[in-house]
Amino acid sequence: DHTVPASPTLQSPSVRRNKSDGNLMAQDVKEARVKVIYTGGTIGMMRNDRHVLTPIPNALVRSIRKYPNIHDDEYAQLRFGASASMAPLVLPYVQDEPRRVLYQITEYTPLLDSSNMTMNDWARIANDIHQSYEFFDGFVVLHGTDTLSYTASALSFMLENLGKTVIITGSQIPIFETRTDGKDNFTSALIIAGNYIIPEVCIFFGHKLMRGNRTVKISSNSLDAFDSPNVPPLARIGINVNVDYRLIFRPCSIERFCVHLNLDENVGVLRLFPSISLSTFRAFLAPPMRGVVLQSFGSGNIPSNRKDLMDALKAAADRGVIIINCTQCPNGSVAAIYDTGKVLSDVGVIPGYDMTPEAALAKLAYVIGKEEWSLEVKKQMMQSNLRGELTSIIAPKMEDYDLVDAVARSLHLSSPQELDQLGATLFPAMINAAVVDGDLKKINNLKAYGADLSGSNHDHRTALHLACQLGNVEIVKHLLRNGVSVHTRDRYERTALLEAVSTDNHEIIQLLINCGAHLTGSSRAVGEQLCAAAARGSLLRLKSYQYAGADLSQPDPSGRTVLHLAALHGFPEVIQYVLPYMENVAAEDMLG
Ligand code: ASN
Repeated sequence: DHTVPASPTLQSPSVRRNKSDGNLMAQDVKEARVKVIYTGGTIGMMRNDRHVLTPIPNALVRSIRKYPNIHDDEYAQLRFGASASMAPLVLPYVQDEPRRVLYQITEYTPLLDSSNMTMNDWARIANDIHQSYEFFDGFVVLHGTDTLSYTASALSFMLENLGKTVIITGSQIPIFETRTDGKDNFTSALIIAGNYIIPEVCIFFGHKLMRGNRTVKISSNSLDAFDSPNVPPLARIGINVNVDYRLIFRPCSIERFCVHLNLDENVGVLRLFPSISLSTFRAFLAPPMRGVVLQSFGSGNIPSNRKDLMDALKAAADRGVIIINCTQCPNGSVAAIYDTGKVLSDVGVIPGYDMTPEAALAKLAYVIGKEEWSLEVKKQMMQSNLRGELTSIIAPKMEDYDLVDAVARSLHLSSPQELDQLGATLFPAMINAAVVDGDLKKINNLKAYGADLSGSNHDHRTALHLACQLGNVEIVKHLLRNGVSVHTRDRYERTALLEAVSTDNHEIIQLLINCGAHLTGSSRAVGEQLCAAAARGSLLRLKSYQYAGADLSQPDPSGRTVLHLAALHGFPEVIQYVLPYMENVAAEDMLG
């Protein structure tokens, strides 16, 4: 385990020391931390004595340290000191990306070919992301390709209210080989996980970032092994990284990140074929089966002249088995447009729209594992879009007047690229103006015109930063419900939570915390702020920090705490407030 120091210090003392030494490698460098979970797969395999590929423990991390285009050893030594073999790995500088990516690899034992993975392995990954969530900006999972789409689909459901980027990747050729695709896949995943907030479980493969639960493995030998047949890629990597922010599915409730680990294993996929026998069909639906993906023909059809199959389906549905109808076609959706499809709803089969069988299976395991939901709720959830995994047929209502189109017409712009560029220029300014005016209606209209409410301005500040700074609770709630990230850091490393602390708005602090926000950056920097507040006697500010999750016993860089400062400047009410949080410090001081 190559551990990054526990507290996510962004401007560490060692960098400052380097600066004063004139050793200014890290000047003004911004850093991002990515946790890498290495589960196995071809990416880290070598041929064994029987000439077949098998995962080799420790080989991947040992090799990566020697690859200068995956690990910048010089930076690591300057940043973390001479004992570089234990230091975090560092991605070399990447043109146009603001942050240096520091990454820590946690290698699983045993490393697995993904064909050997089970639902327990999905739970282990979900749990590890949960445990280290606050210490990292993003997560990369290295995984075999064979069952990667299943894992990605399952994680997309298990990681609830996800606010950070999770990317699963692997390769078709081991990273140790000259023609490997592993190096590109891995470095691109690190760059995106460290620099972009895409709060989804994604797959990066073959120059594309795809929504994980929309993917299928389409080739056992092509380096473009995955496709997302019903949704375009979220990002494409060419000379530049092009993220399509309109496609990103964001959690839109004010709830904290958590994981749901209880999956029901009594689920299965039944692929229909002409002349399937009743006994096969019945055997599949028999107890203990609780959820079945029925892969039907075309747009969701099954033979309407097979009453025996219908009766078997009805009997299973009546027993409480959830049966979800997905098409065998790689692309497209089920829809009740034929008589042969219509009959299914009569026997209690639920439409799965354009879900992949992988996503439908993982969703069944997740939904059935939600013991607090009734059967009716579970059925409802299976047809609802929970994580961008399906497109239901109810199209969103469009506004009939498109603002950007109107401006484009007046400027004689017409190509899609020009229109996108125009939107990217106009919308952030217009959203900000609406936030300043506190105008919810205007914000909604802009969204309907295609504006991305999560967009940021030149200083990387989002509408949420502004709303928090202005203290408008209603707008803050609205932006959170529209999925604007609480984790975006502006040019000066400030998050929305810091804005709320700086304006002592306790209601907003609570809202952000409920949405999974947490303090980032150096604990010493927080200590400095706490001491400054204590020196001013600002009880209000200390409370703001406390509500935001700060440890009030944190010392400033000179080792003084709020107690020292409050005592020195004579603020007994501050001493009284902070004392309960200072037990350790007080005890140490007394001993010292
Ligand atoms: N059998 C390998 C696996 O899924 C395939 C790969 O990773 N390319 O682990």
